[in-house]
Amino acid sequence: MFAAMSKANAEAGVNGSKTHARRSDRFLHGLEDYSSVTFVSHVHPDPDSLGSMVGLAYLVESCLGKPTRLTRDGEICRAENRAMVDLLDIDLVPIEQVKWKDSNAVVMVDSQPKTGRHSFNGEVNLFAVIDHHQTPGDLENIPFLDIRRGLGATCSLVTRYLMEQDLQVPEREATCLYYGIETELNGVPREATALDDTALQFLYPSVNKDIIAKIRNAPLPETFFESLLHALQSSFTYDHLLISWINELPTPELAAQVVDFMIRYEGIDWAVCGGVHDDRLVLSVRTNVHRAHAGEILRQVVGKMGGKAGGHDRRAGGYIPLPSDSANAVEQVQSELRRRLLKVLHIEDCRGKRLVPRREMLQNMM
Ligand SMILES: [Mn+2]
Repeated sequence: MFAAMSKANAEAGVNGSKTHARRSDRFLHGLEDYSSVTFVSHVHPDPDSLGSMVGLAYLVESCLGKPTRLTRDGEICRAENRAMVDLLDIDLVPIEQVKWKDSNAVVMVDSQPKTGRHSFNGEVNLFAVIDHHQTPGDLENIPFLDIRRGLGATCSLVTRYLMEQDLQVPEREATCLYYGIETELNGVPREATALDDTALQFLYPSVNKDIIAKIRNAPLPETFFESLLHALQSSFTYDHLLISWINELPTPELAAQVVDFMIRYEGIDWAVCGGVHDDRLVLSVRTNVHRAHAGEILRQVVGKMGGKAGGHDRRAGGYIPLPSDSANAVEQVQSELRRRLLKVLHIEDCRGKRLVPRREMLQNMM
């Protein structure tokens, strides 16, 4: 039944269009000569990367009947993201285990080449890059590009392709795509376009709402609360900027989870969380400022310190390599980063104000 549907769709969607004007037609047409399709994304894939890979794999399998493979770059540690993979049964091949072949098309989603955000390093030529990040990568000689910088989520773009091809989206795929979009749109002001909202509306009737609720409320490990406590105790405000440090970040994605919470502190409009993980200071940034270009700002700041970063208008992530893990070396990188952040945000160099006064912290421990 699946094969019959695929063929009908292939005829109506791909061959039915003579001009290949729609992006999904051009995407599918370009894949016709390949024997299979492998999807790659950024390190520690998030719901938008996962949903985009799942959605595009469904598009390729339904319309072209070709086998697909989804990859995982690094670990997935964030509790919600792990719950998404488990509950929605997403089969991921660790990227280091992939044997690259030229007959296999490689499609990069939710990331751009040579941004330092992934391990894929041009082992074979990329066929396509489908993304929405503002921070640019090296896009030369890639046959198919669909990069929409203002868009809230890559999953919205993928949903658009499924709509163009008139596909019925099954529950699992719809739930993956929906959650991928939803997670990209939190924060204020909401980073959504009409295309994002159209995609959410299109998917909603097919979404498994119980699974979404389970993912949103995934059980959190003890290390989450330890890190949160550490972040609260180390937070300082500098005018409208709040900076939190976590000296032993158990998992890199935790910086993002913490900063999502800290940005809600009244009176600030920038929050930065930095945590030491392996030999890096991992960074996550949030802002409430419209057209803040947070991704670009962080990229410039850490670029001068030998690091890499990327992101969107109001959310960014990146890292700075640490010369050693001694407390002294970490402190030096932290103070250099603080100085650069204050400068770029036009905040006068000042002593920070503790979020929670030290006296209260000590009293609470009595
Ligand atoms: Mn994304």
